[in-house]
Amino acid sequence: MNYQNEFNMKKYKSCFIVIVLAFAFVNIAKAQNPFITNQFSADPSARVFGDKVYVYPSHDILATPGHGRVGWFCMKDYHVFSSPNLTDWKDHGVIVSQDKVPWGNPTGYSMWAPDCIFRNGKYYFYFPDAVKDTSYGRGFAVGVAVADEPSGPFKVQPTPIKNVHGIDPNVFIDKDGQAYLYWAEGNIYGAKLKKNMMELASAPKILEDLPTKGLKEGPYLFERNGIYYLTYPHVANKTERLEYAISNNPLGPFKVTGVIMDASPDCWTNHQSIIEFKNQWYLFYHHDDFSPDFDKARSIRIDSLFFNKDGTIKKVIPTFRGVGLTKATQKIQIDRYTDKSNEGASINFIDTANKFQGWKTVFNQPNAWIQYNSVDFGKKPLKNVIVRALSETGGTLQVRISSSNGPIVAEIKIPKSKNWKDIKTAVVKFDPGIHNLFVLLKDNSNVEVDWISFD
Ligand code: FUB
Repeated sequence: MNYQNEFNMKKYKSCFIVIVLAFAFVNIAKAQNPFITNQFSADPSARVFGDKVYVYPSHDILATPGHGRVGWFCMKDYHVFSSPNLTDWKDHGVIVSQDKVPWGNPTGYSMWAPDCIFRNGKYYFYFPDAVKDTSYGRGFAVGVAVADEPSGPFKVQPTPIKNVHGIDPNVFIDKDGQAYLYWAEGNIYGAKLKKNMMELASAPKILEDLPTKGLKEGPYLFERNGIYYLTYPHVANKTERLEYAISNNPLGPFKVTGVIMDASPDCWTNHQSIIEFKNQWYLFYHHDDFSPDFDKARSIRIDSLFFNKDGTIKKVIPTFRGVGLTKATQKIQIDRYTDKSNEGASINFIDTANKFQGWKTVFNQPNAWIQYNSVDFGKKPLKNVIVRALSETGGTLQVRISSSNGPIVAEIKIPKSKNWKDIKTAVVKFDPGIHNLFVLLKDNSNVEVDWISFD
């Protein structure tokens, strides 16, 4: 190879690497709760495929006159997201959209909660959609799209599943290989699926003995130690809470057993899926984090889930911190905190006109603190802490580990400024490993923090 060719090859290789890296990192959300931060997302159906978790959520958008019903749910397509560690999420883009469903209303904006399952080398994606004409019944039908990979491309089948009318499809494959489809239409229905995963093998059955008062929807069934857990959102009072019922048979009858997550007064719906990943169980659910004034624009979350010895589920308390480790070298969004002092530390949007920019922590009392758990400092000493802060008074922050009185990692002087600044200060004591982090305000000042990081 002559020099010119070698140079061209090198140029070509580095271009290629830059392009690959750009593609690898584009659309990645780093996250606590909510964990998808580039769009609204709801009704998360999480699945473990290979060594990754894939999440198939609904994709809320805001209706505008002539595009959906203003003030109501509005969804025109589905994205899929994947993660190797529940912390770094990749958006694989749109997998199915309303204008590509042969039997669906192309302007229905009704692509509600979906699900996906793997069988015999194929991925089957189940989704509800508004039908385009009465030859498919009325209201919602449930369709299937099939792919060779969990992120698609998915091919939508020409007709919806016969005899299924309703929303929120969920699929379960039992240990004996029998697959079941569940869905909601006032009641919760279940039926066996044929091996082709696209036709019912039994007549739809209303699942017994579930609550009879208050809306129930969003069925999600899983099995653990021979117990079949049917989980579902139910309006026991004013808004939906996540409940479960158990059985020794995938089609019931079920015994209503408990509440997985209490209702929130701020978001009328909730919707769940439950998976085991690397020996830990997780609950996926949604809230309205990026749209606190309009609860039909939702955002998906994850928290850890635990069982009692008798197989009952311990109630999950929603957190901002979510799950997984955060590397000390990443932007640590302390506003997604584990705990905070009762006074002097509050959370606001950075920009109320663009809420997807996320949140900031506002400190305004001496000794106010915020705690952020499970930060991985690694083994190699980190020399500096960087704080993105804004302070019109100027002030002093401390970073500690273990407790608000624990060892000081760094003390940072935040200069007086009307603008956000990245302030770098030397670390005074480095402790390798995983630590709970505390950020404190040390003086009588007002300091806003976007994130902190180490290098
Ligand atoms: O996302 C639209 C609907 O809201 C879902 O289908 C229900 O489960 C509820 O979350």
